[in-house]
Amino acid sequence: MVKADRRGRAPSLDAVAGNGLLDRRALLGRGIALAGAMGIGSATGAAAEPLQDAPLEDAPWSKAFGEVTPPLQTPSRFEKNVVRALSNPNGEFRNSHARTPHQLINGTITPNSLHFSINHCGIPDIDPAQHRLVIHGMVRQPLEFSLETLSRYPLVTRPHFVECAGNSAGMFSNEPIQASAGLIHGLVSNSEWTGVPLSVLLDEAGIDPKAKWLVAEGGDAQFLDRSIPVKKAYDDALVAIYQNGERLMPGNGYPMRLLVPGYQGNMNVKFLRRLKAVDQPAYTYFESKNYSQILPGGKTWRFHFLMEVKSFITYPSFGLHLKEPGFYAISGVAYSGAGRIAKVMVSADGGKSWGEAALQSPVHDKAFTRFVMPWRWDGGPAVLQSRAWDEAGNVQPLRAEFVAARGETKKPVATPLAFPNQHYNSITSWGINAKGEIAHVYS
Ligand SMILES: Nc1nc2c(c(=O)[nH]1)N[C@H]1C(S)=C(S)[C@@H](COP(=O)(O)O)O[C@H]1N2
Ligand SMILES: [Mo]
Repeated sequence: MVKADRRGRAPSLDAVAGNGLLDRRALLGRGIALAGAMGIGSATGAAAEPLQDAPLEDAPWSKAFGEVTPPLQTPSRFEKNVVRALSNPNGEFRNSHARTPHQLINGTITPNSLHFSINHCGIPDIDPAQHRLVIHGMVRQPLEFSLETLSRYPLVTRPHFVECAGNSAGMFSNEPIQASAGLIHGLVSNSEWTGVPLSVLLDEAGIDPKAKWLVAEGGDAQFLDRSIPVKKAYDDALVAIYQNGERLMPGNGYPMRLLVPGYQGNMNVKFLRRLKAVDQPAYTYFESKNYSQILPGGKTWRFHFLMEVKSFITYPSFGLHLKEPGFYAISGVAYSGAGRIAKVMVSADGGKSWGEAALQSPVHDKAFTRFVMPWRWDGGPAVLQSRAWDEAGNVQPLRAEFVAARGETKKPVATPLAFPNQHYNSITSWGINAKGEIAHVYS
């Protein structure tokens, strides 16, 4: 609770949980300054020395006419390290993953250049004027679309995350892998997608009520295909043709992709060229072997489409060095395939005590929500964790609960690029030592 005393003097900010977590109302208005006043030096330590009353010096870039303004702009040359981590930089004949560097970005929308990408068979060079999508099978009238004809439908725009079922797979390791948030969790990204609701196209084709599944097929050299429940297709699936306002990136499915919000990334078939209405799932390679959830005891679930409620802290996180004690705004992303995020709790003492984080609004359905939690680091050891709840009442499992239900490896996994299992949605812990160094720990 933030209370002003009767004389209107600086109110005090109460801690809400152990090891320096502050009430989230400290983030409102003057709260940060107050939090700082409780700390060592200034709020963030940024201006601990009083500023001299001296005029600003003119920097070199202020003394000359600037660069040409380009038609397509790219980030500052000082941001060269803000790039995706590649699993197959030399383009060998196998799958390629590019991971979003979550520890280096903020907000909720992943820039197109940094959206993660998984291509099991390279990125096809598709001419949009020649690409076609067909809808056929158990329908009254088969239909064929080009990018141009699809673009003439009323389009809808919605933010949604896409997450590979293999995201965070390194967390199945029985020992914590020392790697950044992006290397561990970079196979999830969030974009504003624009496209045609699949329900509109299926209605137009006149889908047979006995057709319970759609087999969606991509136009890359493997014709990657997945079975999509017709129920989900009518619920909220899209054929997306824009991503954050521009045409899809080639690595994200140009010129059109299926978007099945909240379901396994692999079901979001890119380079979409076929939707065949059928009465049985196709049991394709990617749904019956790859991306299967292996359970302790060796059984696998036949289908596990939903990407469950999850969150992770992006700041501060592995790779960052806290230079001095004082105020920090812990922040990260939370999302759920089952709906909106309802609540995120944060701990600074490895889960002994928890305080509720502020959620940046608006909170969207099956999309990233950024949470923020004010914290005053006293310079001692701390373990930061986040735990999310969704509007359907699901809660992100604690690690012990998760491992009991879904298992972990017997030997440590050597690299965050490995895929020992699928569907990790438990908690991530960042351990901070007295020097301000951050390690990945289990707690
Ligand atoms: N045609 C086709 N669709 C595909 C893939 C692919 O290799 N080919 N990869 C799938 C996988 S495994 C995932 S996780 C998502 C990733 O979407 P993104 O690359 O846009 O992030 O696309 C899916 N759709
Ligand atoms: Mo995937």
